[in-house]
Amino acid sequence: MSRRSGFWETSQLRTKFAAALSRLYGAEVPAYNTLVEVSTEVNRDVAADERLGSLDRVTAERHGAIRVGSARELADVADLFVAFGMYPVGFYDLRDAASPVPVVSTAFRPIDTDQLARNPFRVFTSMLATSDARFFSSDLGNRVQRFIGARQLFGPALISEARRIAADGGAERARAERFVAAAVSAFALSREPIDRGWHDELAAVSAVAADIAGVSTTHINHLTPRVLDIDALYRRMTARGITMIDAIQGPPASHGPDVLLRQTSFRALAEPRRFREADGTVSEGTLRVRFGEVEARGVALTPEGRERYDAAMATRDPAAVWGEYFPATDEEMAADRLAYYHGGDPSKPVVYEDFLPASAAGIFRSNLDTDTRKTADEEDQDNSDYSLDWMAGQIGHHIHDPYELYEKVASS
Ligand code: OOG
Ligand code: NI
Repeated sequence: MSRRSGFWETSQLRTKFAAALSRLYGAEVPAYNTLVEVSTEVNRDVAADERLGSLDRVTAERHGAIRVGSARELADVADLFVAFGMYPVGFYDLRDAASPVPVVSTAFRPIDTDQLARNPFRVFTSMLATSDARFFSSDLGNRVQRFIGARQLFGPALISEARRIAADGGAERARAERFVAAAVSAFALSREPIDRGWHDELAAVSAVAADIAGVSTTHINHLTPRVLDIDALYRRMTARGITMIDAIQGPPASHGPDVLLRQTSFRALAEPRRFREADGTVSEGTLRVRFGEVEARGVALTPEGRERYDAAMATRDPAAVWGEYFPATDEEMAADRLAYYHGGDPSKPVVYEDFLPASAAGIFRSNLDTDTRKTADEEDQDNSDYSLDWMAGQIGHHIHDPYELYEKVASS
């Protein structure tokens, strides 16, 4: 393929997109800058072990989280992200979690080793499950769908430009810059007044529903830097007087190889927002929806490894029994085929690039003022047909199976 100078290919577009989102989010949520600062410090101090990614990759690495209201909006997100070389991977049903959240999700990310190495930016993307009668009465579900149907998160020009750029594998610099700027601005927090009555009605059912469908635009919920030592990060943030809300989600700290994904966050801060009251006047108020999250990534587990992980996590004290489920070295992990290694070489772990549904639900929940209320009627069944295949059909893109991708990466 010709690579004229001044042509931004997919990975450059992705790098610029991630960096521009990071600037936007840092301007909107200053505490994020502190988190990035402390993460960078931690990475510098513990950089000895770069087997899970070079210091440059890890320090530049982010994941974002966004939330949309319908399959049509999700289809636009998919078209937009493909222009950045980010493809849907995995299906997460957070309605099933111990603390249910009324969304189904996928993660958009690069899928080749090479593309991941250039820039691994990924975005966890959730869609409100308005047809699930366990959360939404048919009356409310219909009104939410009407509201969502009447708004436009992404202009048609942006989406058609994304399709063209995806087909061309990039764009000339000036056009690429315009495209990145337009894409980023679709995720900026809106200053438009929020309809108080509608927002409150949704908030009474679910804070997530209010965040997604109580407003007419979308925004970045969080941008998450990656650290090499999340326990150290947790201590340093606490020492700076920032209250980390949770225990660390995911696998416990252990002496063995880091597996999968460990995450933690600080509580959403009150941000000023404007509200339109019933009498038409506009007033100032606040909303707490955006929070700071940080993560540490370990080796990707095989399906057998994942079964052990789920079994260990189902015990009362995963940290105490961890050694009964997982060996203490990468050599044994590789020999027992519990985790993926490049070429089977235990010194070359394949990094876990995805998410964990239980942690995701925990992260969602820990940042909501209230839990989601299921409808009072025990008879209300889930009569929706949300599934991986349903989602793939709705967005018109294949949704990749993470295990297939890890197999391929490990054997390439
Ligand atoms: C997504 C929560 C899940 C993660 O890192 O697991 C998530 C959200 O809050 O929209 O971001
Ligand atoms: Ni996240």
